[in-house]
Amino acid sequence: MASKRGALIVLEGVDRAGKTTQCKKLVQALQQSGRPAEMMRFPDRSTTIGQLISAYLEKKSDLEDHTVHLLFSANRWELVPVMKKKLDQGITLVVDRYAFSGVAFTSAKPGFCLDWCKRPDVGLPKPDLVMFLQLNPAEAALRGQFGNERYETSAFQKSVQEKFEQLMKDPSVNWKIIDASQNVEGVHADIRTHSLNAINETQNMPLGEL
Ligand code: DGP
Ligand code: NA
Ligand code: NA
Repeated sequence: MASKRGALIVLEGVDRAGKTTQCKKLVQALQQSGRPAEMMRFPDRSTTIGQLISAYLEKKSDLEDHTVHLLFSANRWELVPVMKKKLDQGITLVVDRYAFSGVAFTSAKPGFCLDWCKRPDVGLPKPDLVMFLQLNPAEAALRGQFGNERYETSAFQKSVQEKFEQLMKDPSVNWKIIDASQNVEGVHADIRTHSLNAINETQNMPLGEL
């Protein structure tokens, strides 16, 4: 029997939707049911490129907007060999943000179109499943104040949300919308169901490309 590849599963959403918590819970649930799984996150601030991005987000440095877009994309590309290796080994990857955040956050800035923003990520491994944690701004506000990083304002996040809504119209991506206003266990149950379906459906199919 040929060994089966892992699934590439991505969680997206605006800030404070609960992505990180849910990624961790999903990895734990998959591992406990005997399915090899690991978490990744983008930006990965641990690499040299990631450190440039981190300083930018912390407002310790300023970078030109196109430049930072390309750095975020480069940060995904530099991890592709690792991702492919793990998927080939049968490990399911649960990824906290991916190229969709890249497009949504940059195209929310003045003067950027979706098409230009998508280009640098063309050819990246295509997720088998992208779950969008949907949370309206009023509910997000109940979860506390924004932090001090770049992009953490309600006006910008509203614009990011609109860009995600445009991206979710793309039928070539397997989008699922998750109601993130439920409690943590409710959100987790929905995410687990979609993930198990994706793992079963995609393990005999080749990995696609964005
Ligand atoms: P996080 O570590 O998940 O809180 O993400 C850091 C911030 O960076 C968050 O506001 C979302 C934003 N972000 C994530 N990926 C990208 C990207 O590819 N491009 C841009 N411009 N912003 C991104
Ligand atoms: Na953040
Ligand atoms: Na997060």
